[in-house]
Amino acid sequence: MARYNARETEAKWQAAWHEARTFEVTEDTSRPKYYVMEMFPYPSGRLHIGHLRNYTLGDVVARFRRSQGFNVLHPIGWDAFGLPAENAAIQNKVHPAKWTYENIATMGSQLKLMGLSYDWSREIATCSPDYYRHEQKMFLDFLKAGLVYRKTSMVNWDPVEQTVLANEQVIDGRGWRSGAPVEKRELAQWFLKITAFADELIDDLTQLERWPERVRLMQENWIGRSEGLEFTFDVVDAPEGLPKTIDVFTTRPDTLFGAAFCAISADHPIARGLSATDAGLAAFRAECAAMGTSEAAIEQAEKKGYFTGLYVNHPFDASRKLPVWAANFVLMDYGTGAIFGCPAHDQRDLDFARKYDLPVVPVVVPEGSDAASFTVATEAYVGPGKLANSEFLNGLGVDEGKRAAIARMEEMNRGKGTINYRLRDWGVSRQRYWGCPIPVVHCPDCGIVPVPEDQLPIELPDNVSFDKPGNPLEHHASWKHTNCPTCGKAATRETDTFDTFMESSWYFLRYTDASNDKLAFDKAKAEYWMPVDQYIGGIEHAVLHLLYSRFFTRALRACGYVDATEPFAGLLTQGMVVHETYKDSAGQWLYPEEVQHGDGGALTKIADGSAVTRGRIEKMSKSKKNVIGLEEVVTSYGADTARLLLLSDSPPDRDLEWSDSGIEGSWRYVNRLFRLVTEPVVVLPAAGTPVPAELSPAAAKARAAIHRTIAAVTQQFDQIQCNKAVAALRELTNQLSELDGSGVGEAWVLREGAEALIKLSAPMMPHLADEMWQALGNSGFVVDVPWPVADAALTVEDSVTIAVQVNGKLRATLEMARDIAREDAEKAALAEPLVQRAIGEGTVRKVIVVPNKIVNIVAN
Ligand code: ANZ
Ligand code: ZN
Repeated sequence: MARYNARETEAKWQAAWHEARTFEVTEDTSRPKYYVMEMFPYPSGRLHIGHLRNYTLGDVVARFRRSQGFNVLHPIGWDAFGLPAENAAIQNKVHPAKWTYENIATMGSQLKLMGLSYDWSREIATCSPDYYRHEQKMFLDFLKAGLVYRKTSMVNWDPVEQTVLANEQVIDGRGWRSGAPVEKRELAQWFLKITAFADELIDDLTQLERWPERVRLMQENWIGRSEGLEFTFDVVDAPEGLPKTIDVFTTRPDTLFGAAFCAISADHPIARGLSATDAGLAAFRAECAAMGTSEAAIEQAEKKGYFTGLYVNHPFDASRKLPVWAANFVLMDYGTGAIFGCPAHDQRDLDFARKYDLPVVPVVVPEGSDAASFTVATEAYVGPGKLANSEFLNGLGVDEGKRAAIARMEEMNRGKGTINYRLRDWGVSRQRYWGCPIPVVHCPDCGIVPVPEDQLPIELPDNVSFDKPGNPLEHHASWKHTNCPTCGKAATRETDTFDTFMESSWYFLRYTDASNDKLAFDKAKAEYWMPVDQYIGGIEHAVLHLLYSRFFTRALRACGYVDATEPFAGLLTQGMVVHETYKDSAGQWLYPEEVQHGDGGALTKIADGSAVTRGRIEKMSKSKKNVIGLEEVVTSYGADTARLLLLSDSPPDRDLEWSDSGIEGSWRYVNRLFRLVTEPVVVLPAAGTPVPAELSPAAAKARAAIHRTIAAVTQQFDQIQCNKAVAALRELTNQLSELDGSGVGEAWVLREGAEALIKLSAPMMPHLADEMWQALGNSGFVVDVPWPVADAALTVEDSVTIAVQVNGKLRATLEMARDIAREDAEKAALAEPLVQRAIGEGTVRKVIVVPNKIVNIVAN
C-alpha cells in the first residue's frame, strides 16, 4: 500500500501554484467578485498551529468561491506597528524594524507552508512608508473635513507602557496589554470624530445580516445611544464664584417627582470649587481619583457620596429642595457629569439613598398594584406601570410620561430632549516610536501647521535609542527639529505617533490596489472589490477594530475616497484552538513534546521520568506551553492533514481541541482517501466517459450518495460549516469503499465518486486534491475546475423511514421505497415479525397508510 508522501507532494504543488501565479488576481467585470480576508497577523515571532485556524477557514472560502466561478481576492499582510517591537528593542537591543521584518519573513514562510491561496503580490506591511504615507494623507484630509481635532483632555495613562490608552484599551481599569492600573493625566491629543457617525454606526448594524448577532449587540452597546432629557437645576444661594446652575442628563424624565437628590461627579466644577474650602470633600475627591476609571470598576465599587451642603430647586415644584451630593458613580465625561437620583426606580440611586438615608418615593406603580400601598424596599422597580405621586404626570404610562415631562421642560425653557452616546471620540495620539508619525508641525508663531502633502511621507528616523523611558522621538537629536512649512521659522515636529488601530482601519482598502504609489488606492478598484464579502477573525476585535474600520470607511467616504459604507458584509468570529496543558512536579508548565503518554494514561516527563499532571484544556498559548509547532506537524503529516483537523469536529465559531489522536485520525483519512482514488478496486473508465445505461443497485445507491454529498457540502461551504463538510466527505468515502466494483456500472460510479471527492475536498486539502486529480489523468489545478453541481433527480432520498403502529402503539420502523404503493406498505408492515407479535391472536380490522410516514394497524 502506498503511503501518501505529503512533504514532497505539497512542496511540488506549492511550487506549481506559485509558478503559474494561480492566485494573483485583477479586476474582471465579466465575473462576479468575491473578497475574502482574514484579520492580518501581528508579526510577533512564530506561528503555532493554533494561529492557523482562521487562515485555513478563509482559504476554504477562497478556494470554494473561486471554483464556483467568482473572481476571488484573498490577500494577506502584516499589522506591523506596535509595542512588542519596541519592547523587544528595549530588552534585546534590536531595532524594531529589524525585529518586525525578520518576524514577517519567518511567519510568511510558515504561512506558505500551509498552501494558503493568497495573492502574495498584494502583501503589505503597515510599518512601511509606502503604506503609512497614505494614512498621513488621510489624516490631513480628515483634518480638512473637520473630522479631526486636538483637545486637552483627561486621558488614560498606562504607567508601564508610558502611553495613552483609548477607553477601549482599558479593561477593568487596567491597560489591555500591560495589565497595569491605569492613571488619569491631562494631555493635548489628536481625536478622530467617530461620534459624528454614532447614529449611522448604530443604525446600519441592521444591514449586517451576515454578522454574528452578538457582535452587533456589542457594538450597539458600545456606542450606547440613550434618548432622554437634559435640564437645568437652579442652585439655592449658590456660593460666590461657583456655577449657579447644574445641568443633568436623564433617560427617565418621567420619574422626576421621585427625585430625592442631585449628584455631581467628583470632577464637576462645583465639587472642584467647593473642595478648596472643604477638606472632607477634597479627601473624597482624592478617593474617587484613585478608583478605577472604567465603567466596570465604577459599577463594582461601593456607591459612596459626600454632601456638598448645597441644595437645588425641584424644577416642577419650587417648594421642594434637593440636596446636592458628590458621588463616586457619576462620571464627568458622560452626559453632563451630574444627575438627579430617583431611588425607587434606579438600583444605584436606591443603594445610595439607603446608605445616606434619603427618601424613597415610588412614582411608577406596576399594573395590579395600588399607588397608596406600593413600596420599594431593597430592589428598585424598573419595569412598566402608571405614574403616581407625580402631579401633572399622574396616570400616564412610562413612555407617555417621558414625553410629557420633556414637553413641559421645553415649554419652561429649562431643558430639552437629547440623545447621549457612550461612545467617545477616538484619541489617536500615542507617545511611541514604532508607529505612523502624525504629520503636523508645531510652530511658535503659526501654531499647529499640517505638513504639506508634497512633503509626505514623514518617515520615522532609523537611528533611535531606547535607553530612556518614554518616546524615543522626543529624545532624538535632530528628527523633531524642522522649519515651519508656513513661515519657515524653526519649529518642531509632532513626536506622537498614531494608535496602531489606525493602520488596521483601512488595510482592506489598500489590498484592493496594494502597489499604487500615488494614491492609497484607486477608487474604481476599491469599488470593484468592496465590500469584503467574508471577513474572518477573533471575537476580541468585536468592538475596537471592527468599529474603527466601519468609522474609517465612512470618514474616507466623506473625503471622496470611496462610495462604500460598510467594509465587511460578512463576518465570522472563529473559535480558539485548545490543547491539554501539562505541569511537572515543581508546578512548571511543560511543552507537549516534553511529556510521555504511558499506557493507562499515566504521564511522565521524558527528561527524567518524573510524574506529570494533566492540566485543563486551554487556548494554545506560549505562556502555558500547550502549543504545537506548525513545522513539526507539517513535516510529519503535511499541511493538508493539519488543515483537515483544524476544520473538523467543531463548528468554526466554537473552540476546537487539537490532540494527537485527532491528527492521527486526520492522517489516516488522508491516506484512505488517497488510496481509494489512486488504487481503485477496478480499472476506472477514462475521464469523460458517458453514464452507462444500466447501473447495478449498489452502483445506483452509491451514485445517489455522491450527488447528495455534492448538494450537502456545497451548502455547508456556503455557510462555512466545514466540520459538517468533513463529516459528509468521510461518509461518502466509506460508502464508496464498500463498492467492490464487480457490478454493472460500478467502475463508472467509482470514477464519478472519486472526482466528486477530489473537488469537494480541494478547498480543505488542496495539495492532496491536485495530486489525486493528476493521478486520475487530468491536468491543471482543481481550483480551476468548476465546482460540481448535484443532479437534482438523484439527490431525492429514495427511501423513507415509516413507523408502524398497532392500536396506536409504535411497534416497528421500516425502511421503504419513497412513494411506495399503499398495498405494498401495508404488506411490508404486516410481514414484520415485531408487528405480527403485537397483533398476536387478534384479527386485523383496519389498516390506515399515511404515505411516506406511518402505517396504522387496528387489530383485536
Ligand atoms: C434619573 C433616573 C431615574 C435615571 C431613574 C435612571 C433611572 P444611560 O442609559 O446609560 O444613558 N446618568 C446620567 N449621567 C450620568 C453620569 N455622568 N454618570 C453616571 N450616571 C449618569 O443612563 C442614563 C442614566 O444614567 C440617567 O438617567 C442618569 O440617571 C444616569 F429611575 O436620571 B437617570
Ligand atoms: Zn510658522
